Amino acid sequence: MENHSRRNQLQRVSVCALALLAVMACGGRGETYEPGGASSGRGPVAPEAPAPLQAAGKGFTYNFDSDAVGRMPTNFHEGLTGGGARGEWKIAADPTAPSSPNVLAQISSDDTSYRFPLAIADDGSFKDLDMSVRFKAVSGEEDQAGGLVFRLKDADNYYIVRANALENNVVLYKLENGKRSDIDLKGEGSTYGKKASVPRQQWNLLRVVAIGNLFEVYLNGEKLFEVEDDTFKEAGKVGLWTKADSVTYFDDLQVTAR
Ligand SMILES: [Ca+2]
Repeated sequence: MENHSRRNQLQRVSVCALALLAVMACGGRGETYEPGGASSGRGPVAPEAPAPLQAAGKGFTYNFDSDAVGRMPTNFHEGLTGGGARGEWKIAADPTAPSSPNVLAQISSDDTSYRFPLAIADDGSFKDLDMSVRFKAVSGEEDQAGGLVFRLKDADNYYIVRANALENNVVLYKLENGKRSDIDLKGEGSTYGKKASVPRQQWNLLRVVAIGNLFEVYLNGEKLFEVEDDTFKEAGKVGLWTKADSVTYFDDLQVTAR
């Protein structure tokens, strides 16, 4: 009897030691997020449901004007790269909307630095494409960003070009296994994108044309730079992106397969 309870006690101690080791191996999850997919302790992101590949010339325009205010559009879903709170994407009425009356707004202001809320379009997947969106940087102390995501495989793997109204620059990155890295400008090297005026509280037009491994980036009708990259060659989904505490409004998202 005594041996039996002692054995139980030993087993309990062993289980506790294993649990402690497991917690230690997982690290301080949720406090200081380190990018890097599985090594973050967050585990793998959810796989994307497949979407039909769009033939050249086919595409979609999203003006959000007939979507229900206060909700995510039915043909989008949210995703998150990095840590912090999930994004809050909602259709909102905005009297300044480029197409009246509605915009798609990301309104969560969680200021976790390595936090990238995504609104992913479900209608199609695209390889080569011409894509643009109007966006308004509304608020944010850590960041005021709005971006276009393309060739998305899942919430940890995609290309993103974003404009930042605090830094006044435009940068094209890849997110690979949850790790973000900016891509060198073609002919200019490692410059961390390009300086450009990104007025706050105003509507700006961001556009990317991706053909093969060459991506051209435009802001407000002006071509800013090109990059070349071979990481994601296959077709993927498209979407919208913000960072940290950026509250950003989007309207008139257009994407056409090339
Ligand atoms: Ca609209």
